[in-house]
Amino acid sequence: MRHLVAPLVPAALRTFSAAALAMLPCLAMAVPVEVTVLDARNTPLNDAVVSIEVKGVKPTAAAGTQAELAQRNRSFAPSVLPIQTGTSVQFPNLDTVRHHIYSFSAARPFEIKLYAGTPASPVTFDKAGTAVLGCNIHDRMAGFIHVVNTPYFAKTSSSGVAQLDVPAGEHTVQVWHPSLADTRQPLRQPLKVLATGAQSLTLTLPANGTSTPPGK
Ligand SMILES: [Cu+2]
Repeated sequence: MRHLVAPLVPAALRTFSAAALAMLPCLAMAVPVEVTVLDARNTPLNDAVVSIEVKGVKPTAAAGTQAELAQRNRSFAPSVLPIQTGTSVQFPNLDTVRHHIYSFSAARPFEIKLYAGTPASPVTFDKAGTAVLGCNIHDRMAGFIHVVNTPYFAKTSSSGVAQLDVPAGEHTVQVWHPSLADTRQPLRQPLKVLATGAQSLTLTLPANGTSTPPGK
């Protein structure tokens, strides 16, 4: 899955000439970065969230940024939702049964009591980290919202690959996977992205990333 990062060009700038844009090289040059995420046994991990923190880029999302995490067939859809800090999330219930979802995670505790349809207010996630979601009615429902301080993030595909486009520079790459739940920090390491062309790297999550069921 490819996360297309919206160009960080304010509306007012879009009317500028190409020559003016050329003076903003960090906006103009996005370098494709392909990240493969493996577990300790070298098995590709899907639904890992790869994020790249880029100096000078605002960590929080623009006001009004929204995302959606539906409840469908008594599951969270998607089961892993990556968002940037400051994003408000709607939780539409597409089932005919009611759900009662909650998170006790430090990143964002909340509860939406028995509801059908779309709850009146979205939930805003102001802090980087992971919220593990559960449902009071359906114990098997488990979802994860992973919140990052950067607009550059993507989820890995079934082959364990995430693709991002970032400016060249010296950044920090992070990877988080549901097996880390909300109790462990993402793996972090420096990442130097050269302007000369596409880049690929492999990140291996340490062992002991065994799955933790959501707390109740
Ligand atoms: Cu439910």
